[in-house]
Amino acid sequence: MSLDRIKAGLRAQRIETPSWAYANSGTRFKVFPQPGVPRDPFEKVADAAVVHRLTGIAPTVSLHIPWDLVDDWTKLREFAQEQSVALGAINANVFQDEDYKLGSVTHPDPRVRRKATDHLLDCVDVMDATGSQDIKLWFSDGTNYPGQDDMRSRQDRLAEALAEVYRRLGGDQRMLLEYKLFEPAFYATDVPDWGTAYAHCLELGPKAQVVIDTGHHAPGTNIEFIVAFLLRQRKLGAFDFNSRFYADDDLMAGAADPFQLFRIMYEIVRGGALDPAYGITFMLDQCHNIEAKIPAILRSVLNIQEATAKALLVDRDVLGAAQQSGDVLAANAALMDAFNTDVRPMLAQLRADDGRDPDPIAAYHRSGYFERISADRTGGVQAGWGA
Ligand code: LRH
Ligand code: MN
Ligand code: MN
Repeated sequence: MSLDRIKAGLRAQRIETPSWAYANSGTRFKVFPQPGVPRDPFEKVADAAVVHRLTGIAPTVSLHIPWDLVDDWTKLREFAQEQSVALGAINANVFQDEDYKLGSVTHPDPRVRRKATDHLLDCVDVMDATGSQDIKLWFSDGTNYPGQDDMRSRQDRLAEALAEVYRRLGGDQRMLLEYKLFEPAFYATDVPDWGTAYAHCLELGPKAQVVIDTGHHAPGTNIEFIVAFLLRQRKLGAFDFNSRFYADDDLMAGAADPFQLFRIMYEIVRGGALDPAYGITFMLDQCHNIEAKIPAILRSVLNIQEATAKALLVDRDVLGAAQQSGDVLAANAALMDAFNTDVRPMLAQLRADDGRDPDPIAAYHRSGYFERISADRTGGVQAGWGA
């Protein structure tokens, strides 16, 4: 690919940042509050706008309901616009109420199922008000012990709730279904893997697509295979990017395994799915428990950008010829040559060409923004979980 086409691909790239990554978070052992943390969704949007101004590729911010509930969505939408960003996916939350101890949409009690489904329908109302196109669904539903509930009936209940929400979607709205191997359910999760999510999405129709959260797999899972498969089926709707060493660690994307991120981005490039017009929402889903939040989010966006630049650098002609002739080593080398290229100077130049600081993290530290928010904001909120 020519340098001009690589640069065009990088300029078009879009990465959505999560509102909750700007808030205080922690583990179940301790939340370490940080200075300058947002006190409301407006301040989260303001922080997201800083990330976009510095990187140029993070123009939307994902909201979580009810963590980001506001009285007036038009006000938040207009505030975002003033800051040159937009409100992105609406993440539903049916995992935090007492009622959901045995599940939400798969709960044995129809009253709890009704409450959970109503929340999902409310989220679609929020989408109408914010102009968001995606509702992102993740269910903590599952069981801890064999025999606790009937696994098959739970699938029926899930299908019923999803179908009701699907019917409520507007013409240009989508349902994104996220899977997760385990946690908080430890024996059987109701949407544990891409196959289950895929099967439900297939049954629902074209507006239902699968979300890959990179932290939601068993160790060693070949995530790029899942990417390739779902792209081929036109069923990949979004990513939740983050890094993991052990389970759902929610560390910075590209920190634990930059090679895996490169392999994923190569499949995206290979599938022609990098361009926003293709319709994949590339989100971060992270929390920054001990590191400074805005710099960590900048780092994550830049890590994805670097992996993408390397994926774009793969010489597809050389690779294709090597694959065709069965030259295993040459084919592998074509990927490794791209992965081992230092793309940072090229990306710094790209930013400079676009009138941005070549080093967004250094520019952030110089900007005085952190000093300003630390002085102005006291009592920053906690992201809705992790305490
Ligand atoms: C679940 C999850 C899901 C939630 C987010 C806060 O582990 O990945 O995407 O919405 O974390
Ligand atoms: Mn997620
Ligand atoms: Mn997760």
